[in-house]
Amino acid sequence: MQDLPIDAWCRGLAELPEGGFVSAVNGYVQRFGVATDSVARYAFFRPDRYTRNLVFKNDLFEVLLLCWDRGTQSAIHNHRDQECWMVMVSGCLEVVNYRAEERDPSRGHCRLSPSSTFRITRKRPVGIDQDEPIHAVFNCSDRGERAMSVHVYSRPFDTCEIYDFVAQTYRDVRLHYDSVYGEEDASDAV
Ligand code: 2CO
Ligand code: FE2
Repeated sequence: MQDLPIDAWCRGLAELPEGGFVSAVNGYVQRFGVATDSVARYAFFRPDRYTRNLVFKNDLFEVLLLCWDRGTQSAIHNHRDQECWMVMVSGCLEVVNYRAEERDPSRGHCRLSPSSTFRITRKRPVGIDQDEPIHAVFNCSDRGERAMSVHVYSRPFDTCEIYDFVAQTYRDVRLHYDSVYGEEDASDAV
């Protein structure tokens, strides 16, 4: 695997053909990693939650740098049926997938069961399995280090469903960027 600076990595993605984009990205993320020392201008950490930092966006896909401080994790959520790839820049993430056992949209009910768990490392980028589209992600870096990951979403989406495992409910939420092209977005940050 060859590491590229993140801006060059995004430009390479943008040159892939739109027809067959999914298999082209599968190959691309196996071949090219993101150089750790190239992401500093996009990296904003918060101690209480992970941050979403926009690096590149066009009609077909967006690239985000996610910054995971010690012990942070995502809610259980989906990706609105969009494709997703995750590439580690530093540290390690654990993904827990869930299966929707029963769902009743009329009352926002969904009963989940955990289905599989795996880790993403620099050597092992991951595409989200469209058969298991509901997941939660945890910073599982050794010795409580920070983690950074690059996520490609195709097509871009700005809402998703989040799930409450215990209450067996789910609802739509808006997704925000904490920074856009290296600038902290005070209006959008929550
Ligand atoms: N999908 C979540 C987000 O964009 C991060 S979990 O990994 O896909 O905020
Ligand atoms: Fe996700």
